[in-house]
Formats: sequence, C-alpha cells, structure tokens
Amino acid sequence: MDKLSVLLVFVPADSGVDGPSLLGEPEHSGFLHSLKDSVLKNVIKRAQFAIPPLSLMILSSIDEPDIEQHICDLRFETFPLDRHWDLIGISVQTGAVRPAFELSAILREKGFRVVLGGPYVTVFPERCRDRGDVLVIGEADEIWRKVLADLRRGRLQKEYRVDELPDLTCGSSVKKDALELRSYFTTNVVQTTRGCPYSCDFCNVHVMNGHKIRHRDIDGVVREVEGFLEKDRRIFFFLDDTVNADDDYAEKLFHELIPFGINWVGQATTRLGENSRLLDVFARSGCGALLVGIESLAEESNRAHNKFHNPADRQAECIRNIRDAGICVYGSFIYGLDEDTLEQTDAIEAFLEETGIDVPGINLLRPIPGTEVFNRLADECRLLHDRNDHDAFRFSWGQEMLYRPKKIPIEAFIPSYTALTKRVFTVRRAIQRAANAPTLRSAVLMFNLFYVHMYNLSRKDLARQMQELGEDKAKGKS
Ligand code: B12
Ligand code: SF4
Repeated sequence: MDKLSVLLVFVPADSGVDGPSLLGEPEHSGFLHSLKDSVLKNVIKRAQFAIPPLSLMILSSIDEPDIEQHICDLRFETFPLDRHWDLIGISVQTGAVRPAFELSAILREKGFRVVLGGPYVTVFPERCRDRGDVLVIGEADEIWRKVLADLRRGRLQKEYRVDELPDLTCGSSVKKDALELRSYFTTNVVQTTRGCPYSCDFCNVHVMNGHKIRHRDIDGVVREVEGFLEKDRRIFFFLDDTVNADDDYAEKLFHELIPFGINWVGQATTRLGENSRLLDVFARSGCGALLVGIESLAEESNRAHNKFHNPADRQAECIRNIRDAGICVYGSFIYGLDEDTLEQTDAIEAFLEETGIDVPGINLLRPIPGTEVFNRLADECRLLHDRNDHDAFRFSWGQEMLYRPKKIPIEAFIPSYTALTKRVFTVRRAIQRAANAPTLRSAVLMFNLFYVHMYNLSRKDLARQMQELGEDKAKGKS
C-alpha cells in the first residue's frame, strides 16, 4: 500500500520580518541602482536570519505507520500543487491570517483536505472553524499522532482540542528530515521550556502556553543538540521566551552543553546580569547574543502593562554585565506604552549610549488580538481599526501606528518616533556598534544595517499615515 502523504505549510506574513514587501518599492531604475538593490536584497535575506518553523518540525517528527510528512515553507518554496496530498496542515499565525485563509480556500476548492492549527487557531478557534476541514486547538505535540491515526483509519474529526497542556518531559526528539536545510540561516532551533510565569499585557504566550513553566528533560535536550550537530554545525537558536526563566534549570542544562562547543543565541530577561554564575555558564556554553525585552525606561509604563520583572534601577548595570561576559545584547524597546511621554526618546538614546547595546530594536506597540492590551485599547476606543477586523492590523514591527498613545497625541508621537529612529539607525552607528560588539561582529553589523533599511521603510509608512491623519482631521473625522 502507498503511504499517505501529509504536507505541513508555513505561510509568510504580509509584511515585516518575513514578507517580501520588506524590500519596499524600487525607487530608481538603472544599472547602479539595480546592483544596489540586489546587494541589499542579499544582505536583507541573510540578515533575516531565517529559521525553520519549530512547530512543523515537531509535528513532522511524529512517526505514524504508513504516513509520510513533508514541510513546505512558503518563504522559500512554491506550493507543490503537482502532487497528491492526503492532508495539508497550515500553521496560522497572527500577522499571516489572511494569506493562510486564502491558501486554505484555494486548496479546499481543489479538493484537498486542510487542517488548521497554530497560535491564531488556539486563541480564536471560532474565527477559523469555517476556514478549514479540521481544526487543532492548542499545543499539538501529542494530539497530532491521533490526527494522523484518524487520517489512516479514514475517521478524521472536525475538531481536536488539547485539554491539557502537553507534558514536555516525555517529549520525543525533533527531527529535521522534512526540512530543506540550505534554505535557512541555521536549522538548529531548540525550545527547552514552554509557558511563562509573567503576564505582560501585550503578549499572549501566557494565554496560549499557560503560566506554569514546563521544562523538557535536560538529557532529552542534550541528546537533541548532539543529534542536530550531526546534520548542521551552524549556530543554535534557543527559542524559549525566557531562557533564564528558571535559573537552576538553565544552569544545569547549559553546563551540560559546554563540551559540545556550540555557538548559540536566545532571549532572556536582564535579570541574568545579576546572576554571575549563570552568566558564566552561558558564556562558556557558547552564548553569543541575547535579546532582552527592556520595553519602556519609564518604570510606571512597564507597570501599566503588567511588566514587573525587569530590575528597573539596575537595568543598565545588568546589560553591562552581560556584555562584559562577552555576550552581545539585542535590546528591545517599545515606545508609546501608556505612561510614556515625549521625553522617552531622549532617554532611550542616552540609554543606548550608556549601555552600548549592540543591536537596538525600537518598536511601536503591536496590539495583537487576544492580548489584554488589545481588548483594553479597543474598550478605550484607542485602536485605529475595527477590533473585529484583524486583517486591518499589520503586526510587524516599526510600521504604522495601530492605536493612539495615552499621554502623547498621535500627531506628536509619530514625528518623535521617526526622529528617534533616524538618529539611532544610521550607517555610522551601525559600524560603531559592530566595532564595539563583544563578539559576532559581522552579524551585529549586518543586523544593524538591515535595521537602517527597515526603519527607513517604517518612516515612509509613518509619513503616509501622518498625511492620512491630517486629511481625516481636515474632513472632520476623529
Ligand atoms: C521564533 C518565533 C518567530 C520566528 C519564526 C516563526 C515561527 N512561527 O516559527 C519569526 C522571527 C519569523 C517570527 C515572526 C513572527 N512572529 Co513570532 N514567535 C516566535 C516564538 C518566539 C517561538 C515560536 C515557536 O517556535 N514556538 C514553539 C512552537 C512549538 O510553538 P507553536 O509555534 O505555537 O506551535 C505549536 C502550536 O501552536 C501548534 N501548531 C502550530 N502550527 C501548527 C500547524 C498545524 C497544522 C497544527 C495541527 C498545529 C500547529 O502545535 C505546535 C506544537 O505544540 C513565538 C513565541 C512562542 N513562545 O511561541 C513568537 C510568536 C509565535 N510570534 C508572534 C508574532 C506576532 C510574530 C509576527 C507576526 C511578528 C511580526 N511582528 O512580524 C511574525 C509572524 C511571522 C509568520 N509568518 O507567522 C506571536 C504570535 C501571536 C499569535 N497569537 O499568533 C508569538 C506567540 C509571540 C508573542 N509574544 O505573542 N516569530
Ligand atoms: S513578553 Fe515575555 S515575559 Fe512577558 S508574558 Fe510574554 S513571554 Fe512572558
């Protein structure tokens, strides 16, 4: 009997980190400009640090007799319409909902059966119900086996709901067999924990993955790293939202990884700078860079958004400690939180100077549907689009405003933001940051140059929005 074929699809977002529109419209023609464009395209493609979707790697690693699974990453591949597929799974992420639904509609029209899963389906199952033949709601690590078994028996159900969050300690290891290894900057993506004890109101990780931290078994992670190295010796991305969420676990795990001599990057809280033992273990296990969420430098703003866990008064010192340990810091700010005033822009610039942050990310708040902040802004009539029209919002960073800030009129806010990004993201500063980076200098340079370009595009979006706001005002709309 022929095996049943299942295809798992990752859909690019319309804009931002993985959309082609990040290149913008070509402004000039001619040989030199097209040469510049193609060099830029190359830098951008490399600087995107494209990594494979871990969710689909996990699902495709589940062995079920008589079923073969493939991954199609539409960021790099065209859809294999010329083949027969017994089931097509689409991962639906906020930011890529419209293209995901459109793809599903086309495929269903052609007679394929489509199963939808992923963060958006988990948070808004009722909006997805008519968009696929089958829904999987929640973390699918375990239930996917049941879906596959039901497919084999010809008894697929309309809906699979994960009632209890999977116990990660007994998770099986992730394989890369379904991936096109060369498409990616690296294929070494690992998650060691899920769930977040915090409740920042702009995030929905705690909504989807729960408040309790669930660890994987340390031995399991170590074996996975060892196995991954056989196929790909490039850098590792630890995708945990907070890789130091549990200091003891992190210390044990990364201590065990020291002998493998890997290089890795991840996301952490600045609190790490206060734990010299863990910092030392991170550095010795090959940590090259960490993204830290600073959000606002006005502590009352962080509190207004339920973010309490950064050591406000010791933030700069913590960042310096991390960099002194030889680890680059990507500092992620959100300008425009509820207690922010126009003074924040100078404060951010001074903080960047003081700490030497290697890659700054100065974001606008992206209220994601399903988060507390989205609902609150909608209730306060501060969203700039209809709360029910999720497609109207673009969730990529640095683009147009999606809401009205609380303390700063939007007409003053936008110019203050664009003036800030114009000062912070220059080629000269990119070169300076790379020269001062504790390690990974060429990556720091590439990332910063990428941002010079991206924030330039963002300024264009915002200039257009300022004009529209002015026109609306002239017409008497609010
Ligand atoms: C790495 C990462 C990225 C990477 C890679 C993207 C990816 N999805 O692999 C990049 C940088 C490209 C990225 C981009 C974006 N991201 Co992102 N990203 C993450 C991060 C940190 C880890 C993702 C991950 O691998 N998780 C681990 C896997 C195992 O979990 P999972 O993806 O949820 O998958 C499980 C279930 O959802 C389900 N499932 C998933 N897909 C499918 C498909 C089928 C068929 C089935 C049955 C089940 C299923 O089963 C999986 C196993 O349990 C998460 C935070 C987080 N904790 O998840 C944010 C997160 C997913 N990102 C988010 C956002 C908003 C974005 C962007 C819109 C950001 C932007 N501003 O542009 C884009 C969208 C890009 C896109 N095309 O979807 C939000 C999503 C919120 C939401 N409700 O959808 C998250 C949760 C962050 C947050 N704080 O809220 N992201
Ligand atoms: S932003 Fe980070 S710390 Fe805050 S709730 Fe989300 S995952 Fe947790």
